[in-house]
Amino acid sequence: SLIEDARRDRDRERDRASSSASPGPSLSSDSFVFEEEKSAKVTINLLFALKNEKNAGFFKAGKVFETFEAKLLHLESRPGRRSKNSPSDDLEFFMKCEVHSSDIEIFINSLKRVADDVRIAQDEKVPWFPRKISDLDKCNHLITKYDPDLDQDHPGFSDPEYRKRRAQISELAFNFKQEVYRTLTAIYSSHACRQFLEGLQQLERECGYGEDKIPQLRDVSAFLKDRTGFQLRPVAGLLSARDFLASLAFRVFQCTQYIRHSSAPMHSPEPDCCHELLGHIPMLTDREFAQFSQIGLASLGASDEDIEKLSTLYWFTVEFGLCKQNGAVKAYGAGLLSSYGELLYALSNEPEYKPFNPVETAVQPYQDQTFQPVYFVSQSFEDAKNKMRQYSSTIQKPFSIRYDPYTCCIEVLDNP
Ligand code: HBI
Ligand code: NLE
Ligand code: FE
Repeated sequence: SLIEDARRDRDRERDRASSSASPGPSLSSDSFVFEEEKSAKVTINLLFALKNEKNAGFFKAGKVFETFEAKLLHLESRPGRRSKNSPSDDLEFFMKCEVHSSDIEIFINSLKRVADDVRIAQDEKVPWFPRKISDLDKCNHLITKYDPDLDQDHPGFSDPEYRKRRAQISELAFNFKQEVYRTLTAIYSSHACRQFLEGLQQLERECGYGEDKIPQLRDVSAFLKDRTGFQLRPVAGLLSARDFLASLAFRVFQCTQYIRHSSAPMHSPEPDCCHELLGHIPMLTDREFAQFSQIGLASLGASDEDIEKLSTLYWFTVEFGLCKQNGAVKAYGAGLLSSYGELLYALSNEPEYKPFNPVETAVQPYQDQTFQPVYFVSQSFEDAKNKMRQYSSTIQKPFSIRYDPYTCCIEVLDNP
């Protein structure tokens, strides 16, 4: 009788549509407006779930398709995951099908009687995002903040020599000398987390790190690729948060090449090669941390507001995070590990500490001119990773994403 109901509804709806000049139920706008197109077929994306107790649900749903002469173009099933206490034998079905445009609403209603959680794709506008590493070529939106040619507050703005030199990245070896390296390595053992110290040791042993040399990006990249699958890619300056985070999804880390101005070696407001090499790279040799850094996956196709939140989370973890180790607080954030000034400050008793909690951390205001007034402390990397993962799963998107580590490509599953 379900099917009879559906058939009756269908006929009533078709009659109504043909006897009135007004367009039929319109779900995705103009395809319904013209009289001649009343019986036009439209393609829709559909998702529905079948809970456990409705065993024959799929075949009942099939009957609804038959009744509405819906032509199935694509079908995928997967374990259900929308309901909170979903038992493992719930299933979700994603389908693309062609239906009469005037039938859509009634078709969906009929389907709702036999299936749970029926959704139809809206034409939501999803921001473009990269799907493979070569797409990162298009993630090149620099933001001009801190460009020494444009920013009057930049310590090098009034230094034409510096600005000229900075344009010639091949000369970077000039400045990165003992000073930054030596001062920082002197306090790492008491201030940096264990994973960082181990990473730096490996880099010194096997990758040409030392106070009087700058390793080549290519060598460091190959080294990291072996350890944790991370690769480095040169970048000309600060990228937009969206582009920067997107790279992380592919385990690609965008590295600046230039060096900070020699008048302020102990703190730079912007990333430079000291920051990348001393702050980030040692951490990226750690498997668990590398996984954590792939938070970029959550950013793909996310709304601007979600990007803002992820970027703030990145800021207070990967850049300025602290963690507990053997009862002591240690630094794991790269912005701390590359700044002698801020590393001392962060572990003094001046700043405020808060426990890391993504929901709260994501909305903490921050600035990037000078030291942070507040730092977030994680119980451990594992704890931070789990909390981040849980947080990422709450970001609403009209599709889901899978990263294929063999091809380094993003697979997208539509998810109306
Ligand atoms: N771009 N090159 C570069 N390096 C960064 O660390 C960086 C960036 N753009 C944005 C950004 N960091 C921050 O917004 C993060 O919080 C995402
Ligand atoms: N303040 C850091 C440093 O001096 O190395 C750089 C921070 C980049 C976000
Ligand atoms: Fe950084």
